[in-house]
Amino acid sequence: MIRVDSERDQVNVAKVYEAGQEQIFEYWDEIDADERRRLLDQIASVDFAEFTRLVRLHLNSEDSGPAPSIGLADLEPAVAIALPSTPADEARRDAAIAAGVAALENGEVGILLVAGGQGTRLQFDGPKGKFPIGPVSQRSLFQFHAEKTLALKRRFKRSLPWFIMTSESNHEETVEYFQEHQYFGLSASDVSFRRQAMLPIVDPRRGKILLRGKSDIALSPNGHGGAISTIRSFRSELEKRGVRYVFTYQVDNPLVRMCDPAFLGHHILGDSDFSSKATPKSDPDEKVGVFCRSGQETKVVEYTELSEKKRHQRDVDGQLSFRAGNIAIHVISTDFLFRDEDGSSFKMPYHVARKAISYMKDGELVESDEPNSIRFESFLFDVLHLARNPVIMEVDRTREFAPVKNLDGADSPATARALLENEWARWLERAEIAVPRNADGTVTHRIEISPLFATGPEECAARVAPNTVVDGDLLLQ
Ligand code: UD2
Repeated sequence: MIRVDSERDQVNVAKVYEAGQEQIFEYWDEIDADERRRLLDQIASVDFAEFTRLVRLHLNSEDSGPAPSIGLADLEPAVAIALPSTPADEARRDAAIAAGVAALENGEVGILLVAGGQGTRLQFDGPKGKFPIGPVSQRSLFQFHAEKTLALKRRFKRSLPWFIMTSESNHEETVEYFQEHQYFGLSASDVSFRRQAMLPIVDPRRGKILLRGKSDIALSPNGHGGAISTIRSFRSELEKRGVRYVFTYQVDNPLVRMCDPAFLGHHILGDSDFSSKATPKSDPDEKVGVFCRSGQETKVVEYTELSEKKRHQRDVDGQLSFRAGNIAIHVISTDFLFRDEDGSSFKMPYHVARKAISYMKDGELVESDEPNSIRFESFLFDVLHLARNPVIMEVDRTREFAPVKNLDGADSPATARALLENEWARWLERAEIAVPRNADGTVTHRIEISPLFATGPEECAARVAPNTVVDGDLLLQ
Protein backbone atom coordinates (compact mmCIF):
# COMPACT_ATOMS: atom_id res chain seq x y z
CA MET A 1 0.00 0.00 0.00
CA ILE A 2 1.31 3.49 -0.77
CA ARG A 3 2.35 5.56 2.26
CA VAL A 4 0.58 8.80 3.14
CA ASP A 5 0.88 10.94 6.26
CA SER A 6 -2.49 12.07 7.51
CA GLU A 7 -5.03 9.76 9.02
CA ARG A 8 -7.69 11.03 6.63
CA ASP A 9 -5.55 10.18 3.61
CA GLN A 10 -4.74 6.77 5.06
CA VAL A 11 -8.42 5.97 5.40
CA ASN A 12 -9.12 7.06 1.83
CA VAL A 13 -6.18 5.15 0.40
CA ALA A 14 -7.37 2.05 2.24
CA LYS A 15 -10.78 2.44 0.56
CA VAL A 16 -9.07 2.43 -2.85
CA TYR A 17 -7.27 -0.85 -2.08
CA GLU A 18 -10.40 -2.36 -0.59
CA ALA A 19 -12.25 -1.55 -3.80
CA GLY A 20 -9.49 -3.25 -5.82
CA GLN A 21 -8.66 0.05 -7.57
CA GLU A 22 -5.01 0.43 -6.56
CA GLN A 23 -3.97 0.82 -10.24
CA ILE A 24 -4.77 4.51 -9.80
CA PHE A 25 -1.47 4.76 -7.89
CA GLU A 26 0.51 3.35 -10.84
CA TYR A 27 2.42 6.61 -11.32
CA TRP A 28 2.69 7.53 -7.61
CA ASP A 29 6.49 7.35 -7.68
CA GLU A 30 6.67 9.65 -10.71
CA ILE A 31 4.44 12.47 -9.47
CA ASP A 32 5.42 15.37 -7.24
CA ALA A 33 3.92 16.44 -3.92
CA ASP A 34 1.31 18.76 -5.47
CA GLU A 35 0.20 16.11 -7.91
CA ARG A 36 -0.07 13.58 -5.11
CA ARG A 37 -2.21 16.02 -3.16
CA ARG A 38 -4.48 16.47 -6.17
CA LEU A 39 -4.91 12.73 -6.59
CA LEU A 40 -5.65 12.26 -2.88
CA ASP A 41 -8.23 15.06 -3.00
CA GLN A 42 -9.94 13.44 -5.96
CA ILE A 43 -10.01 10.14 -4.10
CA ALA A 44 -11.55 11.85 -1.09
CA SER A 45 -14.40 13.13 -3.27
CA VAL A 46 -15.44 9.64 -4.42
CA ASP A 47 -18.06 7.58 -2.61
CA PHE A 48 -16.22 4.26 -3.02
CA ALA A 49 -18.94 2.15 -1.41
CA GLU A 50 -21.55 3.42 -3.89
CA PHE A 51 -19.14 3.24 -6.79
CA THR A 52 -18.12 -0.37 -6.02
CA ARG A 53 -21.79 -1.34 -5.81
CA LEU A 54 -22.39 0.18 -9.24
CA VAL A 55 -19.43 -1.57 -10.82
CA ARG A 56 -20.60 -4.92 -9.46
CA LEU A 57 -24.19 -4.29 -10.50
CA HIS A 58 -23.53 -3.15 -14.04
CA LEU A 59 -20.27 -4.47 -15.23
CA ASN A 60 -21.23 -7.87 -16.43
CA SER A 61 -24.40 -6.65 -17.99
CA GLU A 62 -24.81 -5.25 -21.48
CA ASP A 63 -27.89 -3.48 -20.19
CA SER A 64 -27.44 0.26 -20.31
CA GLY A 65 -31.10 0.87 -19.88
CA PRO A 66 -33.71 1.10 -17.23
CA ALA A 67 -33.47 0.60 -13.54
CA PRO A 68 -34.16 -2.98 -12.53
CA SER A 69 -37.39 -1.86 -10.87
CA ILE A 70 -38.95 -0.75 -14.13
CA GLY A 71 -41.34 -3.29 -15.62
CA LEU A 72 -42.07 -2.66 -19.29
CA ALA A 73 -44.73 -5.28 -19.98
CA ASP A 74 -47.77 -3.39 -18.75
CA LEU A 75 -46.91 0.03 -20.11
CA GLU A 76 -49.62 2.44 -21.05
CA PRO A 77 -49.28 6.00 -22.30
CA ALA A 78 -49.31 8.55 -19.49
CA VAL A 79 -52.27 10.91 -19.51
CA ALA A 80 -51.20 14.48 -20.18
CA ILE A 81 -53.08 17.77 -19.92
CA ALA A 82 -53.55 18.61 -23.57
CA LEU A 83 -53.13 22.04 -25.15
CA PRO A 84 -56.41 23.92 -24.55
CA SER A 85 -58.86 23.41 -27.40
CA THR A 86 -62.27 24.01 -25.78
CA PRO A 87 -63.67 26.78 -23.58
CA ALA A 88 -63.55 24.34 -20.65
CA ASP A 89 -59.84 23.75 -21.30
CA GLU A 90 -59.30 27.49 -21.45
CA ALA A 91 -61.09 27.97 -18.12
CA ARG A 92 -58.94 25.26 -16.56
CA ARG A 93 -55.83 26.91 -17.91
CA ASP A 94 -56.90 30.33 -16.58
CA ALA A 95 -57.43 28.83 -13.13
CA ALA A 96 -53.96 27.27 -13.33
CA ILE A 97 -52.40 30.58 -14.36
CA ALA A 98 -54.06 32.31 -11.40
CA ALA A 99 -52.70 29.67 -8.99
CA GLY A 100 -49.22 29.91 -10.50
CA VAL A 101 -49.22 33.70 -10.33
CA ALA A 102 -50.31 33.56 -6.68
CA ALA A 103 -47.42 31.21 -5.84
CA LEU A 104 -44.97 33.57 -7.55
CA GLU A 105 -46.45 36.60 -5.79
CA ASN A 106 -46.20 34.82 -2.46
CA GLY A 107 -42.52 33.99 -3.00
CA GLU A 108 -43.19 30.25 -2.93
CA VAL A 109 -41.16 29.45 -6.04
CA GLY A 110 -37.45 28.70 -6.44
CA ILE A 111 -35.52 27.80 -9.58
CA LEU A 112 -33.03 25.01 -10.13
CA LEU A 113 -30.88 25.14 -13.24
CA VAL A 114 -29.25 21.85 -14.17
CA ALA A 115 -25.89 22.84 -15.63
CA GLY A 116 -23.39 20.24 -14.54
CA GLY A 117 -23.08 18.41 -17.85
CA GLN A 118 -20.03 18.59 -20.04
CA GLY A 119 -21.51 19.59 -23.41
CA THR A 120 -19.08 17.37 -25.28
CA ARG A 121 -21.35 17.06 -28.31
CA LEU A 122 -21.37 20.84 -28.74
CA GLN A 123 -17.56 20.85 -28.75
CA PHE A 124 -17.65 24.05 -26.72
CA ASP A 125 -14.77 24.69 -24.40
CA GLY A 126 -16.17 25.83 -21.07
CA PRO A 127 -19.50 25.67 -19.28
CA LYS A 128 -22.28 25.16 -21.80
CA GLY A 129 -24.18 28.09 -20.27
CA LYS A 130 -21.52 30.46 -21.65
CA PHE A 131 -22.39 29.44 -25.19
CA PRO A 132 -23.35 32.56 -27.23
CA ILE A 133 -26.84 31.89 -28.52
CA GLY A 134 -28.39 35.36 -29.03
CA PRO A 135 -28.83 35.76 -32.81
CA VAL A 136 -27.93 39.48 -32.72
CA SER A 137 -26.23 40.20 -29.39
CA GLN A 138 -24.53 36.82 -28.91
CA ARG A 139 -26.08 36.73 -25.41
CA SER A 140 -25.10 33.53 -23.70
CA LEU A 141 -27.49 30.83 -22.52
CA PHE A 142 -26.74 31.89 -18.94
CA GLN A 143 -27.58 35.52 -19.73
CA PHE A 144 -30.95 34.57 -21.22
CA HIS A 145 -31.75 32.48 -18.14
CA ALA A 146 -30.59 35.23 -15.77
CA GLU A 147 -32.62 37.90 -17.57
CA LYS A 148 -35.73 35.72 -17.51
CA THR A 149 -35.27 35.34 -13.77
CA LEU A 150 -34.74 39.09 -13.35
CA ALA A 151 -37.86 39.82 -15.42
CA LEU A 152 -39.89 37.56 -13.10
CA LYS A 153 -38.42 39.23 -10.05
CA ARG A 154 -39.42 42.64 -11.39
CA ARG A 155 -42.89 41.50 -12.43
CA PHE A 156 -43.78 39.78 -9.16
CA LYS A 157 -41.74 42.08 -6.92
CA ARG A 158 -40.37 39.08 -5.06
CA SER A 159 -36.83 37.82 -4.93
CA LEU A 160 -36.59 34.46 -6.57
CA PRO A 161 -33.83 32.15 -5.38
CA TRP A 162 -31.92 30.64 -8.28
CA PHE A 163 -29.90 27.47 -7.60
CA ILE A 164 -27.38 26.47 -10.22
CA MET A 165 -26.06 22.92 -10.24
CA THR A 166 -22.55 22.83 -11.63
CA SER A 167 -19.95 20.09 -11.59
CA GLU A 168 -16.29 19.87 -10.72
CA SER A 169 -15.25 20.52 -14.32
CA ASN A 170 -17.20 23.78 -14.76
CA HIS A 171 -17.93 25.14 -11.28
CA GLU A 172 -15.22 27.76 -10.96
CA GLU A 173 -15.59 29.06 -14.49
CA THR A 174 -19.36 29.31 -14.03
CA VAL A 175 -19.10 31.25 -10.78
CA GLU A 176 -16.43 33.57 -12.24
CA TYR A 177 -18.60 34.22 -15.28
CA PHE A 178 -21.51 35.34 -13.12
CA GLN A 179 -19.22 37.49 -10.98
CA GLU A 180 -17.64 39.13 -14.03
CA HIS A 181 -21.12 40.04 -15.29
CA GLN A 182 -22.43 41.20 -11.89
CA TYR A 183 -24.95 38.35 -11.97
CA PHE A 184 -26.60 40.01 -14.97
CA GLY A 185 -28.45 42.38 -12.66
CA LEU A 186 -29.61 39.80 -10.12
CA SER A 187 -28.58 40.06 -6.48
CA ALA A 188 -25.64 37.81 -5.69
CA SER A 189 -27.54 36.66 -2.61
CA ASP A 190 -30.28 35.23 -4.84
CA VAL A 191 -27.92 33.07 -6.91
CA SER A 192 -26.33 29.96 -5.39
CA PHE A 193 -24.01 27.50 -7.05
CA ARG A 194 -23.30 23.95 -5.98
CA ARG A 195 -21.23 21.19 -7.52
CA GLN A 196 -22.93 17.88 -8.13
CA ALA A 197 -21.17 14.67 -7.13
CA MET A 198 -18.71 12.95 -9.48
CA LEU A 199 -18.14 9.25 -10.12
CA PRO A 200 -15.10 7.53 -11.64
CA ILE A 201 -15.09 6.37 -15.25
CA VAL A 202 -14.05 2.74 -15.70
CA ASP A 203 -12.85 0.41 -18.40
CA PRO A 204 -15.75 -1.74 -19.60
CA ARG A 205 -14.04 -5.11 -19.28
CA ARG A 206 -12.54 -5.09 -15.82
CA GLY A 207 -14.28 -2.20 -14.13
CA LYS A 208 -10.98 -0.51 -13.29
CA ILE A 209 -10.93 3.26 -12.85
CA LEU A 210 -9.18 5.01 -15.74
CA LEU A 211 -6.65 7.82 -15.38
CA ARG A 212 -6.69 10.92 -17.58
CA GLY A 213 -3.20 11.81 -16.42
CA LYS A 214 -0.64 10.40 -14.01
CA SER A 215 -2.28 12.16 -11.08
CA ASP A 216 -5.76 12.59 -12.46
CA ILE A 217 -8.62 10.12 -12.12
CA ALA A 218 -11.16 10.10 -14.96
CA LEU A 219 -14.32 11.39 -13.29
CA SER A 220 -17.69 12.41 -14.64
CA PRO A 221 -20.71 14.12 -13.07
CA ASN A 222 -23.22 11.63 -11.69
CA GLY A 223 -25.98 12.56 -14.13
CA HIS A 224 -28.78 15.13 -13.91
CA GLY A 225 -30.35 12.94 -11.23
CA GLY A 226 -27.69 14.54 -9.02
CA ALA A 227 -30.09 17.50 -8.98
CA ILE A 228 -32.17 15.83 -6.26
CA SER A 229 -29.37 15.69 -3.69
CA THR A 230 -28.13 19.09 -4.86
CA ILE A 231 -31.47 20.79 -4.24
CA ARG A 232 -31.90 18.87 -0.97
CA SER A 233 -28.59 20.34 0.14
CA PHE A 234 -30.23 23.80 0.04
CA ARG A 235 -32.91 22.79 2.53
CA SER A 236 -32.33 25.53 5.08
CA GLU A 237 -32.36 28.24 2.44
CA LEU A 238 -35.50 26.86 0.82
CA GLU A 239 -37.23 26.74 4.19
CA LYS A 240 -36.02 30.16 5.24
CA ARG A 241 -37.41 31.67 2.05
CA GLY A 242 -40.65 29.72 2.21
CA VAL A 243 -40.11 27.99 -1.13
CA ARG A 244 -42.70 25.28 -1.78
CA TYR A 245 -42.16 24.64 -5.49
CA VAL A 246 -38.88 24.27 -7.38
CA PHE A 247 -39.00 24.93 -11.11
CA THR A 248 -36.29 22.84 -12.78
CA TYR A 249 -34.87 23.05 -16.30
CA GLN A 250 -31.74 22.40 -18.33
CA VAL A 251 -29.10 24.91 -19.33
CA ASP A 252 -29.28 24.12 -23.03
CA ASN A 253 -32.87 25.26 -23.65
CA PRO A 254 -33.00 29.04 -24.27
CA LEU A 255 -36.70 28.83 -25.16
CA VAL A 256 -37.73 27.64 -21.70
CA ARG A 257 -40.71 29.53 -20.22
CA MET A 258 -39.19 30.24 -16.88
CA CYS A 259 -41.59 29.48 -14.02
CA ASP A 260 -44.51 29.30 -16.47
CA PRO A 261 -47.49 30.21 -14.24
CA ALA A 262 -49.82 27.79 -16.07
CA PHE A 263 -47.43 24.92 -15.40
CA LEU A 264 -46.88 25.89 -11.77
CA GLY A 265 -50.65 26.23 -11.36
CA HIS A 266 -51.44 22.81 -12.81
CA HIS A 267 -48.86 21.37 -10.43
CA ILE A 268 -50.41 23.15 -7.46
CA LEU A 269 -54.05 22.51 -8.34
CA GLY A 270 -53.23 18.88 -9.16
CA ASP A 271 -51.65 18.47 -5.71
CA SER A 272 -48.66 17.00 -7.49
CA ASP A 273 -45.25 16.10 -6.07
CA PHE A 274 -43.43 16.19 -9.40
CA SER A 275 -44.77 17.62 -12.64
CA SER A 276 -43.35 17.64 -16.13
CA LYS A 277 -43.81 19.36 -19.43
CA ALA A 278 -44.03 17.13 -22.47
CA THR A 279 -44.05 17.73 -26.20
CA PRO A 280 -45.92 15.40 -28.53
CA LYS A 281 -43.62 13.17 -30.54
CA SER A 282 -44.42 13.38 -34.21
CA ASP A 283 -42.06 10.70 -35.41
CA PRO A 284 -42.15 7.25 -33.76
CA ASP A 285 -38.36 7.08 -33.89
CA GLU A 286 -37.65 10.51 -32.37
CA LYS A 287 -34.92 10.00 -29.79
CA VAL A 288 -36.68 11.18 -26.68
CA GLY A 289 -37.90 9.51 -23.51
CA VAL A 290 -41.68 9.16 -23.22
CA PHE A 291 -43.91 9.50 -20.16
CA CYS A 292 -45.67 6.21 -19.53
CA ARG A 293 -47.74 4.55 -16.86
CA SER A 294 -47.18 1.15 -15.42
CA GLY A 295 -49.82 0.19 -12.87
CA GLN A 296 -50.01 3.10 -10.47
CA GLU A 297 -46.59 4.47 -11.40
CA THR A 298 -45.58 7.09 -13.92
CA LYS A 299 -42.13 6.87 -15.47
CA VAL A 300 -40.05 8.00 -18.40
CA VAL A 301 -39.18 5.20 -20.76
CA GLU A 302 -36.25 5.83 -23.09
CA TYR A 303 -36.95 5.41 -26.81
CA THR A 304 -34.51 2.50 -26.88
CA GLU A 305 -36.63 0.65 -24.33
CA LEU A 306 -40.03 1.12 -25.95
CA SER A 307 -41.00 -1.80 -28.21
CA GLU A 308 -41.33 -1.23 -31.95
CA LYS A 309 -45.06 -1.93 -31.66
CA LYS A 310 -45.60 0.63 -28.88
CA ARG A 311 -43.49 3.24 -30.64
CA HIS A 312 -45.79 3.03 -33.67
CA GLN A 313 -49.09 2.51 -31.84
CA ARG A 314 -51.66 5.21 -32.71
CA ASP A 315 -54.87 6.52 -31.14
CA VAL A 316 -58.12 6.65 -33.13
CA ASP A 317 -57.36 10.24 -34.05
CA GLY A 318 -54.10 9.15 -35.67
CA GLN A 319 -51.76 10.58 -33.03
CA LEU A 320 -49.00 8.39 -31.63
CA SER A 321 -50.23 6.80 -28.39
CA PHE A 322 -46.85 6.95 -26.65
CA ARG A 323 -46.15 10.53 -27.59
CA ALA A 324 -45.54 12.55 -24.44
CA GLY A 325 -41.85 13.32 -24.97
CA ASN A 326 -39.76 14.47 -22.00
CA ILE A 327 -38.18 17.91 -22.41
CA ALA A 328 -36.72 17.96 -18.90
CA ILE A 329 -38.80 20.81 -17.48
CA HIS A 330 -40.28 19.99 -14.10
CA VAL A 331 -41.80 21.43 -10.95
CA ILE A 332 -40.92 19.61 -7.75
CA SER A 333 -42.67 20.20 -4.43
CA THR A 334 -40.37 20.72 -1.47
CA ASP A 335 -42.71 18.57 0.67
CA PHE A 336 -41.80 15.72 -1.64
CA LEU A 337 -38.07 16.50 -1.58
CA PHE A 338 -37.95 16.51 2.21
CA ARG A 339 -40.51 13.86 2.99
CA ASP A 340 -37.77 11.83 4.63
CA GLU A 341 -34.93 13.28 6.65
CA ASP A 342 -32.03 11.45 5.05
CA GLY A 343 -33.31 11.27 1.48
CA SER A 344 -33.02 7.50 1.50
CA SER A 345 -36.19 7.10 -0.55
CA PHE A 346 -34.42 8.95 -3.35
CA LYS A 347 -31.74 6.33 -3.83
CA MET A 348 -31.61 6.64 -7.58
CA PRO A 349 -30.84 3.91 -10.04
CA TYR A 350 -27.84 4.48 -12.27
CA HIS A 351 -27.69 4.01 -16.01
CA VAL A 352 -24.57 3.10 -17.91
CA ALA A 353 -23.25 5.33 -20.70
CA ARG A 354 -20.48 4.17 -23.02
CA LYS A 355 -18.26 6.96 -24.28
CA ALA A 356 -14.87 7.50 -25.89
CA ILE A 357 -12.22 9.05 -23.66
CA SER A 358 -8.45 9.53 -23.73
CA TYR A 359 -6.73 7.69 -20.88
CA MET A 360 -3.26 6.81 -19.59
CA LYS A 361 -1.80 3.48 -20.53
CA ASP A 362 1.83 2.54 -19.98
CA GLY A 363 2.67 6.17 -19.30
CA GLU A 364 1.11 7.44 -22.56
CA LEU A 365 -2.24 9.06 -23.29
CA VAL A 366 -4.29 6.71 -25.50
CA GLU A 367 -6.89 8.37 -27.74
CA SER A 368 -9.98 6.63 -29.05
CA ASP A 369 -12.93 7.41 -31.30
CA GLU A 370 -14.78 4.31 -30.19
CA PRO A 371 -16.57 4.04 -26.84
CA ASN A 372 -13.83 2.66 -24.62
CA SER A 373 -15.17 3.49 -21.17
CA ILE A 374 -18.29 3.40 -19.10
CA ARG A 375 -19.69 6.01 -16.76
CA PHE A 376 -22.63 5.97 -14.39
CA GLU A 377 -25.44 8.49 -14.59
CA SER A 378 -28.64 8.95 -12.67
CA PHE A 379 -31.63 10.66 -14.28
CA LEU A 380 -33.81 13.21 -12.56
CA PHE A 381 -37.02 11.68 -13.86
CA ASP A 382 -36.23 8.39 -12.12
CA VAL A 383 -37.87 9.79 -8.98
CA LEU A 384 -41.15 10.11 -10.85
CA HIS A 385 -42.48 6.73 -9.79
CA LEU A 386 -42.27 7.94 -6.16
CA ALA A 387 -44.37 11.02 -6.83
CA ARG A 388 -48.00 11.46 -5.87
CA ASN A 389 -50.33 12.77 -8.59
CA PRO A 390 -47.65 13.54 -11.16
CA VAL A 391 -48.99 16.11 -13.62
CA ILE A 392 -47.83 16.04 -17.23
CA MET A 393 -48.62 19.09 -19.29
CA GLU A 394 -48.40 19.04 -23.05
CA VAL A 395 -46.80 22.08 -24.66
CA ASP A 396 -45.95 23.18 -28.18
CA ARG A 397 -42.43 21.99 -28.87
CA THR A 398 -41.61 24.79 -31.27
CA ARG A 399 -42.48 27.41 -28.66
CA GLU A 400 -40.79 26.03 -25.56
CA PHE A 401 -37.98 23.70 -26.50
CA ALA A 402 -34.90 24.75 -28.48
CA PRO A 403 -32.17 22.40 -27.27
CA VAL A 404 -28.57 23.25 -28.05
CA LYS A 405 -26.95 19.83 -28.04
CA ASN A 406 -24.88 19.37 -31.21
CA LEU A 407 -22.47 21.57 -33.11
CA ASP A 408 -24.58 21.30 -36.25
CA GLY A 409 -27.56 19.49 -37.69
CA ALA A 410 -30.52 18.74 -35.41
CA ASP A 411 -30.68 20.41 -31.98
CA SER A 412 -27.82 22.74 -32.78
CA PRO A 413 -27.23 26.49 -32.25
CA ALA A 414 -28.65 27.10 -35.76
CA THR A 415 -31.91 25.25 -35.07
CA ALA A 416 -32.22 26.86 -31.62
CA ARG A 417 -31.71 30.39 -33.04
CA ALA A 418 -34.30 29.73 -35.75
CA LEU A 419 -36.82 28.63 -33.09
CA LEU A 420 -36.07 31.67 -30.92
CA GLU A 421 -36.43 34.05 -33.86
CA ASN A 422 -39.65 32.42 -34.94
CA GLU A 423 -41.08 32.86 -31.46
CA TRP A 424 -40.01 36.52 -31.29
CA ALA A 425 -41.38 37.10 -34.79
CA ARG A 426 -44.76 35.78 -33.59
CA TRP A 427 -44.72 38.27 -30.73
CA LEU A 428 -43.96 41.11 -33.13
CA GLU A 429 -46.62 39.97 -35.57
CA ARG A 430 -49.16 39.87 -32.73
CA ALA A 431 -48.26 43.54 -32.21
CA GLU A 432 -48.92 44.09 -35.92
CA ILE A 433 -45.27 44.60 -36.80
CA ALA A 434 -44.53 43.02 -40.18
CA VAL A 435 -41.64 40.55 -40.05
CA PRO A 436 -40.26 39.59 -43.47
CA ARG A 437 -39.95 35.82 -43.86
CA ASN A 438 -38.31 33.51 -46.38
CA ALA A 439 -40.32 30.98 -48.38
CA ASP A 440 -39.62 28.30 -45.75
CA GLY A 441 -41.04 30.52 -42.97
CA THR A 442 -37.69 31.47 -41.44
CA VAL A 443 -37.15 35.16 -40.75
CA THR A 444 -35.22 37.20 -43.29
CA HIS A 445 -33.36 39.39 -40.78
CA ARG A 446 -31.78 38.49 -37.45
CA ILE A 447 -34.17 39.22 -34.56
CA GLU A 448 -33.58 39.16 -30.82
CA ILE A 449 -35.73 40.21 -27.88
CA SER A 450 -34.14 40.32 -24.46
CA PRO A 451 -36.27 38.86 -21.65
CA LEU A 452 -35.82 42.26 -20.00
CA PHE A 453 -37.73 43.83 -22.90
CA ALA A 454 -40.48 41.21 -22.99
CA THR A 455 -41.07 37.62 -21.93
CA GLY A 456 -44.19 37.11 -24.01
CA PRO A 457 -46.42 38.58 -26.70
CA GLU A 458 -48.43 40.84 -24.39
CA GLU A 459 -45.38 42.51 -22.88
CA CYS A 460 -43.86 42.83 -26.32
CA ALA A 461 -47.00 44.48 -27.71
CA ALA A 462 -47.10 46.88 -24.78
CA ARG A 463 -43.49 47.98 -25.29
CA VAL A 464 -42.63 47.80 -28.95
CA ALA A 465 -42.89 51.06 -30.88
CA PRO A 466 -45.84 50.73 -33.30
CA ASN A 467 -43.79 52.18 -36.15
CA THR A 468 -41.03 49.55 -35.82
CA VAL A 469 -39.85 48.39 -39.22
CA VAL A 470 -37.91 45.16 -39.55
CA ASP A 471 -35.59 45.92 -42.44
CA GLY A 472 -32.32 44.76 -40.87
CA ASP A 473 -31.08 43.15 -37.65
CA LEU A 474 -33.47 43.94 -34.80
CA LEU A 475 -32.42 43.85 -31.16
CA LEU A 476 -34.97 44.84 -28.53
CA GLN A 477 -33.52 45.07 -25.05
C1 UD2 B 1 -31.93 14.53 -21.91
C2 UD2 B 1 -33.04 13.50 -21.75
C3 UD2 B 1 -33.98 13.55 -22.92
C4 UD2 B 1 -34.54 14.96 -23.08
C5 UD2 B 1 -33.39 15.96 -23.19
C6 UD2 B 1 -33.93 17.36 -23.17
C7 UD2 B 1 -31.96 11.69 -20.58
C8 UD2 B 1 -31.45 10.33 -20.64
N1 UD2 B 1 -32.45 12.17 -21.70
O1 UD2 B 1 -31.16 14.18 -23.04
O2 UD2 B 1 -35.06 12.62 -22.75
O3 UD2 B 1 -35.34 15.24 -21.98
O4 UD2 B 1 -32.46 15.85 -22.09
O5 UD2 B 1 -32.91 18.30 -23.29
O6 UD2 B 1 -31.96 12.33 -19.58
N2 UD2 B 1 -26.44 17.43 -16.81
C9 UD2 B 1 -25.94 17.71 -15.56
N3 UD2 B 1 -25.18 16.77 -14.95
C10 UD2 B 1 -24.92 15.58 -15.53
C11 UD2 B 1 -25.43 15.31 -16.81
C12 UD2 B 1 -26.19 16.26 -17.44
O7 UD2 B 1 -26.16 18.78 -14.99
O8 UD2 B 1 -24.24 14.77 -14.90
C13 UD2 B 1 -27.26 18.46 -17.45
C14 UD2 B 1 -26.60 19.11 -18.64
O9 UD2 B 1 -25.83 20.22 -18.26
C15 UD2 B 1 -27.82 19.52 -19.45
C16 UD2 B 1 -28.83 18.44 -19.10
O10 UD2 B 1 -28.43 17.85 -17.92
O11 UD2 B 1 -28.33 20.74 -18.97
C17 UD2 B 1 -29.07 17.41 -20.19
O12 UD2 B 1 -27.97 16.61 -20.37
P1 UD2 B 1 -27.72 15.91 -21.74
O13 UD2 B 1 -27.57 16.95 -22.80
O14 UD2 B 1 -26.64 14.93 -21.59
O15 UD2 B 1 -29.11 15.16 -21.96
P2 UD2 B 1 -29.61 14.39 -23.22
O16 UD2 B 1 -29.46 15.21 -24.43
O17 UD2 B 1 -28.99 13.06 -23.24
